[in-house]
Amino acid sequence: MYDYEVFCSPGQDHFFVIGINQVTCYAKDSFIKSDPCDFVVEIIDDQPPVIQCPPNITLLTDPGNATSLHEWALLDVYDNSNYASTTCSSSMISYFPLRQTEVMCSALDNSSNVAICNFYIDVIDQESPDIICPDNQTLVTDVNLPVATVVWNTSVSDNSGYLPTVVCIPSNGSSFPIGKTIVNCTAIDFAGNTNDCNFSITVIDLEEPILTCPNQSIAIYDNAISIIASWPLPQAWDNTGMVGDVLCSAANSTVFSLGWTAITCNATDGYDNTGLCEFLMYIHNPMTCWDIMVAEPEFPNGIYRIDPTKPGDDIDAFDVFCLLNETGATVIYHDTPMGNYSRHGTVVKDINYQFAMNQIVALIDVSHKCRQFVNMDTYYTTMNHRYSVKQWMQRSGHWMRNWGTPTGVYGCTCSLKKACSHPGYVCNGDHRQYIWQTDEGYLTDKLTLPVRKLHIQGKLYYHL
Ligand SMILES: [Ca+2]
Ligand SMILES: [Ca+2]
Ligand SMILES: [Ca+2]
Ligand SMILES: [Ca+2]
Repeated sequence: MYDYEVFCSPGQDHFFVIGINQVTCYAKDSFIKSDPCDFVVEIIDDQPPVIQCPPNITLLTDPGNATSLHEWALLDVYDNSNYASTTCSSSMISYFPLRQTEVMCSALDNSSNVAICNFYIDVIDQESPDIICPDNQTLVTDVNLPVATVVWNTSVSDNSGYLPTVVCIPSNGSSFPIGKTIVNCTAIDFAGNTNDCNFSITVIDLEEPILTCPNQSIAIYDNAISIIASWPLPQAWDNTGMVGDVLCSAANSTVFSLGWTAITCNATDGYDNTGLCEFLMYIHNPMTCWDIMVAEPEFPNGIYRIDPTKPGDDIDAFDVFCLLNETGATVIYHDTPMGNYSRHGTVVKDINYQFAMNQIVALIDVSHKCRQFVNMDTYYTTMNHRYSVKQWMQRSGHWMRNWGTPTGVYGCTCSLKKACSHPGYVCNGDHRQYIWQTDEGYLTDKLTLPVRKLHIQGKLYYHL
């Protein structure tokens, strides 16, 4: 047996480092040293590093801010190789936002072994939002309403940077009744933190009640100098729905004088607002007998006072005879215009009425209709219009040739039927005969009446 020894470098029990380690060995006995031989010892690190994150943490936002400044550290990092580089998704001191942030860290050794850990940082908002209410307000009611619709602005902000929700009771834009109402407003941030403020809204009513007076009221009085007049009481309306009694400057159903009387009525609501209306009461004489008959159907025929024009003007009231229970006609008397005449030639005769012409014309103007009776009886005379004249003067001064016939007709009523006493004549009296003959009828043209004069000319014996 040869006795030899083996020598290696490094030798046994050597601590090899991670990586490729060359080992050279040779054998040697007492004479010869062998050629060396090599081999490689490769040390592989398959142990990952150890990394330990801090525990999860919950933070409050910094005052007035939406973030939280936080400093943290890994609890432990090491590797069997004594080397590990660490990388984290957040730096060790940073502003964490208002939410949950996951922080991830990894440790890497030189052999590409990796270890990771993570933890969570929750940032929460416990800071109340800010809210500023508007100043106390005083408003008037909306038109025609017992309330005021009010819109206001609140000023709100929050550390989170998000606009808080605002809830007001009563709600913004709602209707407020008359009086004082406290409005409470609450701002709520995303985290549910709240803050309150309040203000007052005072609604006052300045709207006056609206009164509706009757239109001009008219009353006719008969033979007194005053009359008890009544009118429909004005209606009052107020936006509040409550209004006091209507009071008028003259009591209803009281005595009024002739002419115009202004009546003022008022009503007050529950808030000292007073509304007014005014109307005119007009008391006048009846304008015609017809008016009296309509107003007082029971009145008998007789003398009544009428005024066809307004009170106080240049035509005063005057007394007339009224046919009340017959036609309602107003009768105007005049003197006997002719009487009996028995001579040849021309007669012109004024007709004298009991009233002045302006009174009569005014009466005719306001009457529904008007008529005047004309009559002439003749005996053995010639009234043929071709040779003679029978005419009357109308209101305007023009002479008229119609006799009991419409305006424009030339002749008497018999001419309308072509039935006069002699063919071709236009009046019975045109034909001389030894008999009494009559021409008569009503003049009905309001615009021409009354008859002011008569003008008769001819060979005549006549009787009017
Ligand atoms: Ca390792
Ligand atoms: Ca907040
Ligand atoms: Ca009112
Ligand atoms: Ca008058």
